[in-house]
Amino acid sequence: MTTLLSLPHSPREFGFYLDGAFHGGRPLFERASPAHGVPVSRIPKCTVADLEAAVVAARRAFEDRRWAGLSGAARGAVLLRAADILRRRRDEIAYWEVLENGKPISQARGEIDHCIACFEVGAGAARLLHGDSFNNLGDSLFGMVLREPVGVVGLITPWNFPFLILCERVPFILASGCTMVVKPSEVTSATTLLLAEVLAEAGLPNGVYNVITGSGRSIGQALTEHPDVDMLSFTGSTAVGRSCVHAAADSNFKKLGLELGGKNPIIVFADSDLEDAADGAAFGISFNTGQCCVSSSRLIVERSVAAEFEALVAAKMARIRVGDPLDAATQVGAITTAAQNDTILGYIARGTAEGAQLLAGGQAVDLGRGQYIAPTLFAGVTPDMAIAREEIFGPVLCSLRFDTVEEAIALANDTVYGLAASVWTKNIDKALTVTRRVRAGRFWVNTIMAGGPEIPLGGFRQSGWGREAGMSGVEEYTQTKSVHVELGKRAHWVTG
Ligand code: TXE
Repeated sequence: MTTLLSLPHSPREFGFYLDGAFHGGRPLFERASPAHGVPVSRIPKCTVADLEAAVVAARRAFEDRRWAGLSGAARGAVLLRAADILRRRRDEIAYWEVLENGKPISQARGEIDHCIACFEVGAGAARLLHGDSFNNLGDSLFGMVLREPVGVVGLITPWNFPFLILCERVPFILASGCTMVVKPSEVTSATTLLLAEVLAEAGLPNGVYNVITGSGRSIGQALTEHPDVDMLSFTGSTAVGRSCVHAAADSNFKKLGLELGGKNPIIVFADSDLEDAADGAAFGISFNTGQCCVSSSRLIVERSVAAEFEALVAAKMARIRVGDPLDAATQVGAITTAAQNDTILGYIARGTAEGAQLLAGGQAVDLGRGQYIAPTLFAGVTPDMAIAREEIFGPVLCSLRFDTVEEAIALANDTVYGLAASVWTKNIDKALTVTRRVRAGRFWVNTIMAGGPEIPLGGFRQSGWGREAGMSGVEEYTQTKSVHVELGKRAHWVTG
């Protein structure tokens, strides 16, 4: 028995959030549900002056210590209250995530549960955040390392996990004592604005969390260039990540956290549980329609079982339920933007043109409205093909074959990225050798996309800089100050 939620009767108009209040009066973007083609939200096109006002508010809230001056316990209490409010509003926030992003409602609800956990872990991190001390500098000198919040943080988020990516950062930024200005993706801003209501109800002081909506080219770019923003956390394309680095260098050398693209390997050995691994491979590329920075998009499979394994994955893919994301039974929903839909279909055409063989999917799914693509598997892929090298950001898995452990490792590392990887084998030597030698910030052994906000996440190589979540996630938004204390009388320099 499944339930199908209904669409809103008319699009909801949102205000932007500045210094503790929602504001209107700006021209509006209209966002249509990518799964249904009907307008669902209207989001303000803020001006650069609005951004300026938000940075001023965040700066004021930081400098007067209304937030940074509280104890970790007091900050943690606000985060725990926010977790409780999110629990109460879980289904509503999940619903807005579906309307703007197109992901299945059951998945979206699971993501909100993960977000609640992020707030709980953030609350603990606020209480545990600490520096270091040096008691080994001799009896006359004592050393301390203090951790201080970086200051005003700019946060730019993408459209694939609008609320989850936000919540993997916001509680940790708040735990550190920083204040922030958030610029969500222009196509998925609603839940970032709903979080403002949650945080206000939880007791967060005004000016600590501000949301300025608008395009990446105007508001996003201005945030990256702003001379009074101390740190920028950006999640999105590698191209825009590069422009953030230039903007930081040309403005104030703001600290950067970057989570960018990936072309993540899933390495399957002949001695693995092939049924388990096939399910992992189908899930790893189809989850969130493959619009996931950690999607396992390169299958690297041992030649002796490759044909059998590819057939297993293709059979699994054919059974995945692609459908209306408001239906609780749906496993794969819509592609979030028309541009992304074109990109994915373009890569599928390119894969065929490059000579790869289509074993599953390979086409759009027509549900009468919205944009959907069937989970797709290409076999016979070679490392030089564009589909093997470039981030497709869609449900398209490319299968490459290997004979030896060394070859598997070399293929896995044959990319400019290094975000995530997965290895499947029952042999501990192979599992650990591959885990140690493949360059990736997150690793899964005999599983995929598992984990919680206790464990840090982030990328190697061109997948980014820095780590989010866990204690690393809060430390990321701090800087250290080394303090030296003389005990007793200092030995004089001027003598005689
Ligand atoms: O991302 P953009 P797009 C990858 C994925 C996808 C491709 C393009 O391969 O196909 O990027 O997606 C803001 N200054 N990922 O074009 O443009 C923008 O408003 C500052 C991987 O949508 O990078 C949005 O808020 N900000 C990824 C955010 O950047 C700018 C998630 C991301 O949009 C800006 C998304 C600018 N000049 C896409 N231009 C991941 N790592 O998960 C845009 N933005």
